[in-house]
Amino acid sequence: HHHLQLPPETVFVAFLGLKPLTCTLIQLHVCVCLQWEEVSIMDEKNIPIRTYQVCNVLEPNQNNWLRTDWIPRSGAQRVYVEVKFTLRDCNSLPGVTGTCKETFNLYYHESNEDRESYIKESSFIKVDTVAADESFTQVDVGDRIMKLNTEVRDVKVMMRKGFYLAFQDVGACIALVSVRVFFKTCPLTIRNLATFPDTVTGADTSSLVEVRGSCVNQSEEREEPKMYCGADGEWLVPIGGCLCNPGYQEKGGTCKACSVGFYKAKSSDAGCSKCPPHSHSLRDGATVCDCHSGFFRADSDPPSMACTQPPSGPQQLISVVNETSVVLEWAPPRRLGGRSDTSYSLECLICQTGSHSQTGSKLCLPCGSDVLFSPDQTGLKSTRVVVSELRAHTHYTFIVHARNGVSQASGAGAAQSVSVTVTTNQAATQNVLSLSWQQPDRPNGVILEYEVKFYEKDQKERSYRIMRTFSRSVDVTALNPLTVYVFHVRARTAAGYGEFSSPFEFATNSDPFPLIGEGVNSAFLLLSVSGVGILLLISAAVFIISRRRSKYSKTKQDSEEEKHLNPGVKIYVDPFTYEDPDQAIHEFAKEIDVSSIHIERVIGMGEFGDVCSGRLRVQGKREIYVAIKSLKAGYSDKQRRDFLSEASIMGQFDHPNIIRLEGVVTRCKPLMIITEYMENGSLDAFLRKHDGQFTVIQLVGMLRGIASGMKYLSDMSYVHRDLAARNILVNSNLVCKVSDFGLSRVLEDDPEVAYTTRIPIRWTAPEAITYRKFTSASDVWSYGIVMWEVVSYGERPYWDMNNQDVIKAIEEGYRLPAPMDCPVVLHQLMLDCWERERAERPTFSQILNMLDKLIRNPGTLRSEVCVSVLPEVCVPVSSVCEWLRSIGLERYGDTLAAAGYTMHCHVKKMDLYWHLIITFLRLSMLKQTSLHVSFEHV
Ligand code: ACK
Repeated sequence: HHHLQLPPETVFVAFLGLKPLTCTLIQLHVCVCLQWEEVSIMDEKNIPIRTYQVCNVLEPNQNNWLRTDWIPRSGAQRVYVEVKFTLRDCNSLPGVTGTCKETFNLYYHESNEDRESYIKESSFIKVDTVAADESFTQVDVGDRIMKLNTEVRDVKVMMRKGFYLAFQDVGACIALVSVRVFFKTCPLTIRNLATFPDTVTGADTSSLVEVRGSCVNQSEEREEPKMYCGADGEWLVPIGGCLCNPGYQEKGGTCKACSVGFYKAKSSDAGCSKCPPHSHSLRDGATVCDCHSGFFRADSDPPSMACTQPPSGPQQLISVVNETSVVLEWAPPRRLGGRSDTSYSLECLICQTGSHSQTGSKLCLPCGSDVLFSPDQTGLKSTRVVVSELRAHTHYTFIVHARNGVSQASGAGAAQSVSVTVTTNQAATQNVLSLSWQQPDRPNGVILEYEVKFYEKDQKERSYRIMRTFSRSVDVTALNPLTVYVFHVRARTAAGYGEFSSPFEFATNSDPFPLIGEGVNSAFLLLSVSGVGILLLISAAVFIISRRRSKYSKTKQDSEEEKHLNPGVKIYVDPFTYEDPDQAIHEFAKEIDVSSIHIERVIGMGEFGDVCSGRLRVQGKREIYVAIKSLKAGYSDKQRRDFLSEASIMGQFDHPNIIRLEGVVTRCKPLMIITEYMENGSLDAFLRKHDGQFTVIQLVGMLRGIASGMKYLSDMSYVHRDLAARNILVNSNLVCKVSDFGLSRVLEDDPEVAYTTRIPIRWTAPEAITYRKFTSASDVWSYGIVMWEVVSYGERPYWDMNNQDVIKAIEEGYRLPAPMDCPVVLHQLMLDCWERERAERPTFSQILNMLDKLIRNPGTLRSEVCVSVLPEVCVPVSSVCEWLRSIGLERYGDTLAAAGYTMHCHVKKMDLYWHLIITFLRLSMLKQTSLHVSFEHV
């Protein structure tokens, strides 16, 4: 017991249940630990815990070891040892000497052996000397205070499977409460769609363990996923990562399939997208959406693109033949199928009607490689191609195919097409038949000239044309298509004419005139001049002198000089130069037997009587529809003469744009004039009925026809004097023909007649109104008015201004403004026709050229629409009202309102309202100043 030093704290023990006044023996056994001892104590919460204690503070040279069991390393390279302990402060121990310590040492020993029974002290490696942070110095009686220290040390253990730990006491008073041994891992994690496993940290405190991640399900590597596991279990520096596969998108670190109606094409796409238009996906996880039926996707189309369709066919294919080349133009397809990669290719075929074929079907062969296409034959982006190096007089069929990126995918019938058949001309000569012949063997004197007589074979000699020439050749122009002509040639010497040669027959083979009408798919077929040029050899014109002179030359001797200078031009013969009107009528018109006429109904009222329609059957010819004008009973001689004069005039003309005279009935009553029947009646009424229904090109086509007829008349030196839309007739093909060769013109020379009452003031050129100067140039003025009537669909020129005002306005320089939607070029042409100086006006030939040019380049007709009120000032449409207000027009608001016109800005037509505005501008605002309003469609 002498070694024993009782611990200073007092222990109170209560003994309960003792008998009073009874002596009880209580023995106290005190145990003192000399080595580490396992002792149960109460923790601060009074819970009993097991501890190892040692407290040999009074004895010097203490060396007490406490060793753990073998601890498996479990792959760890650095383990952490957390020790919880209490330690007595040496000062608090009464009577202790310098032997008392306040630390202990921690050791480890690596070993593969899990049951080493004895390990030498020297085998242990010291980890650290551990001191307490806290110690208790004070003892409160009745309140046991225990300060628990926690110290953590780490140690690298890499060599063996496991290790032992040991605690060396060198003379301290310690209670070891717990020892926790652990290692650190970076926990399993998903970063950038890659899974990183639970990873044990490295051996050193500074070491980083590089870990490669693996892509989560339904994903693929974008860039090798990597991260570093730091020593204290933190993931550091994520690099690379994965992307969800096509058809999947990221959601909370995993890849989820795109739902129905959605798709993801590429792993790099951000997420699932809704199926583009005209496509669908029926299952989850779609990488592409399937096209709805009838829609397609080209190989090169991205999956994000809407499904599309092949284009419909090109539209409005127009061909213009120029000698041996043809310009083909068309409008893009109506439906582009939702794509912008429409391209065109041309198929060129040479077609002949198969002679061997019973059915008469066409035999077509490809054109061959010598035909040139500019810019190209295939892969065309533009809608215009010039095809050249074609063979003359050959029927070609051109098929324009429209394709786009899905034409192939959509299978058969993918290329939509339009076709046009054209016939080429002979190079350089249009619409001309060239004749040449040899001099007679025995000319019997100097040949002064040759006379060529020709006529349609069908017509026999009822209607023929004569041409005279010095040379032994002539170009015959303005022939009808597909018609057999008969030619005779004779020569003249000072002694007179010889006899005509025997007949030579030639047939023309295509339509030399433009044909405008609706084609299949409402494409317009427009064939320009495609005449024939045939070199013909007439040998040995028989030459026999005769004293007889032709009637034709007799009646028109005065104009023969002109004809000599201008061989081939036929001059109109005024029937009033004939003393006997019946002679004129029988010279120029065929007498028809009334029995061959079948009148069906009255279609109108003419100047001399009813106009009827009916049928005419002339023997040997097929029945045709005709219009029949009759002279009402009770007519005077003069009326008869006037009535028949129209037929005498008409009978001299032979042109597709001049109404054709079939014949006359003069031998019985009523007298009749029979002409071709024009199904659509007069042009002005026809246009009013179809207001706004034609394309500009159709309107220009009509104007072209009228100009062509007028050129023919002016070439024949015929002045119409009453050219107006009401005197143009329209047939079922929209071909316009000049008609009404009435007689008001004869009155002009009669001073007795107040001629202005018979003159159509609105249509007539100023010089013709003021001093009766009627010429082709005054017809050109009227033609300008007809243009205006046509483009404004039969509007009345100068609306309801009275004639005097019209004359005054024209005199002051006012001209009709452009009708709504009138291309600038057309209005300019009108203005040119209305030049005050008649020499400044274009000729019909120039007008015709101009219109042909416009038809060839329809783009010029699509240009801005300009309404010119008066020249010079241009105002955009949006500010027309503003402009009118700004020039003070609203001052006249009341006046206009009183007249029933409110100042609205939705002008639909160039009507009286506008006319009033213009008049106001002229009279009250601007005096001599000129203005010009230009605006787009209102
Ligand atoms: O406008 P419309 O129907 O066409 O009414 C007039 C009417 O007769 C009096 O001239 C019509 N007309 C005249 N000539 C012909 C013709 N060749 N074919 C058809 N209609 C005609 C004209």
